[in-house]
Amino acid sequence: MFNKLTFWKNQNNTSSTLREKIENIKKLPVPEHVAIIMDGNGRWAKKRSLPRIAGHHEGMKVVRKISKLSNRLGIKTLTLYAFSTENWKRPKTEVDYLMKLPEEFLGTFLPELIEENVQVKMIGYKEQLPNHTLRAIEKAIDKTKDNDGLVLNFALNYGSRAEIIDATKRVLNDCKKGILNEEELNEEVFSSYLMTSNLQDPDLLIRTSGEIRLSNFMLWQLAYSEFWFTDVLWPDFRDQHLLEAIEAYQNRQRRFGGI
Ligand code: V0D
Repeated sequence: MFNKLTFWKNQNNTSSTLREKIENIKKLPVPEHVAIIMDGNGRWAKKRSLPRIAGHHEGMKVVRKISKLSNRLGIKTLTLYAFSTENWKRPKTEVDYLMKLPEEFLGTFLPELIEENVQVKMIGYKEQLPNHTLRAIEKAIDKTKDNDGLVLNFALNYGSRAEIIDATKRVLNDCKKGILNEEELNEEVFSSYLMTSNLQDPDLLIRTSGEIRLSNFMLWQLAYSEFWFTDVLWPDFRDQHLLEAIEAYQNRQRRFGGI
């Protein structure tokens, strides 16, 4: 027998129930900024006796799918933690492979991102990135800078404590130079010294693969965010999982507003 899910697929490959779910979610406010720690790529590969890089490659395909859905849902900013300052400690072959992923991703999907009005951004320390990686990202940033759809913000070579220390140093420097008075420093001013200066704080943080910690990710920016954790490994993360996280977010907002 045909069932609703397998039979009634439209060209967009969306089952009617998934589309209904999307329409329902769009009736309530969606989180404006969603941040995701995309964990579990290595574990996904290990379970299949594949090399870790196979997990990273599969994870990259999920980035595309989740970006498309986020754009469709009207999420304004999607920040994806792609590479931490700690990740340099991994084997060189793995790091070298990871640093080729932005080129591969953008080589395939940049036309699609432009078509969908997505704006690519990046936070993190650009200095240590290989030239080929940085060139690909900066080209994408430039080619999408006038787009006003989803902001697809990659956190790459990013670490939150280092970001806060650097912001503090620049605050002190501006005080010394007389550009800033100590009395003027408040949370809003301090935020403007962070790498996220032109982004709002995330409303929702998602972390996959069963780890329940922040691992030095956006410590300042996540102060008031809702957190949603799942055991699902990032390469197994599907549209339904993002919708589930957003539904949980909307239910929490509703309960919070109710009292
Ligand atoms: C591996 C799972 C897309 C997490 C997703 C350099 C780990 C796939 C990008 C990407 C990575 C980055 C910038 C950009 C366009 C795409 C990416 C890295 C890892 C680390 F402008 N996926 N992806 N970058 N993985």
